[in-house]
Amino acid sequence: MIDLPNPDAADFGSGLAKIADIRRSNPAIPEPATPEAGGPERRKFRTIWISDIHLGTRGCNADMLIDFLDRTDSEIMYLVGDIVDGWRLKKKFYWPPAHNDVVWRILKRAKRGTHIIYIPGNHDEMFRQFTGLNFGGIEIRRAAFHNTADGRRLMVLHGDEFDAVMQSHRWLAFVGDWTYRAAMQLNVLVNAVRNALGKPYWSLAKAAKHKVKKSVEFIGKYEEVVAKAAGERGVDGVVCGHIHTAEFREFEFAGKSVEYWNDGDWVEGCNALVEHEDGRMEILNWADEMSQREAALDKQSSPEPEAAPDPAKEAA
Ligand SMILES: [Mn+2]
Repeated sequence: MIDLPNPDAADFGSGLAKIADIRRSNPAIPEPATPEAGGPERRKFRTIWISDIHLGTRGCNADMLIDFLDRTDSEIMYLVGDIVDGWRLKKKFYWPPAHNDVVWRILKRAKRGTHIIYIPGNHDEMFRQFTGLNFGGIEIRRAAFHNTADGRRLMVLHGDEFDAVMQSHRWLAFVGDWTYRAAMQLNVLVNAVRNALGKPYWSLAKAAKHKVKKSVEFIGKYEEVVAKAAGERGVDGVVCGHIHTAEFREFEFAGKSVEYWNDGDWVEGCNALVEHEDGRMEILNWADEMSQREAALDKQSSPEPEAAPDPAKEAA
């Protein structure tokens, strides 16, 4: 059995009284560079899970995340690790205003009353030493149990706990690496040209294909290992991040079904996992949501010119 971090024995929320709450002594938060865009149209969920934001790196899609945070709200929010990339920041300091704005919005949410649980990952493991503390309304945990509105019990953890079993370091370097994907696309292009010129395939394309297959195999295996470990802990499912691949799968171990949920990332996928008021869960793809919204706006504004305002209505 894999050695997993032990969430508090009691259920979600019961340890709050013991936690040092410095919320009231918190100074006012300075204003963000990009003002909040949201408003009454915020989509309300019971729970939101996001992870693998990698603040402090160029790969982080902070602008899309800001858009997401401005248009959604929830009672509970889990930050499922790799929120800040401490490894990368140590090598090279990179912190544009948009990254500050993400932090600002998360703090603001806590202030407005969202219960925020932060489960540090391997890239922000320096925050694991603060497990059990509460910073500005953000509770730091090593793992958590979440009870859905319809009574399922889910274990929430980042997911790097399985790296040792998976021997995943080699493949993780590829998963979610945009340079790798760009290289593969280039490969396709190069080979199309070579093909047109009647030249043989470039050997690197073969290698790339092999790696894609391997990474697909790796992801599948990872999902199974995580779900199995959750099943052994007696929960109905697991929510994790870490491998930058949003997914829902249902496994069956010894006749008992176990749900696997991965909330994806904000480097490539730009995903969030949400729980609706009735306990139904859904993976959101925010890049798609944004382009759909833009397409709807275009449709609204382009077909016919707006009718002249009715003076009678205007006066009313
Ligand atoms: Mn990770």
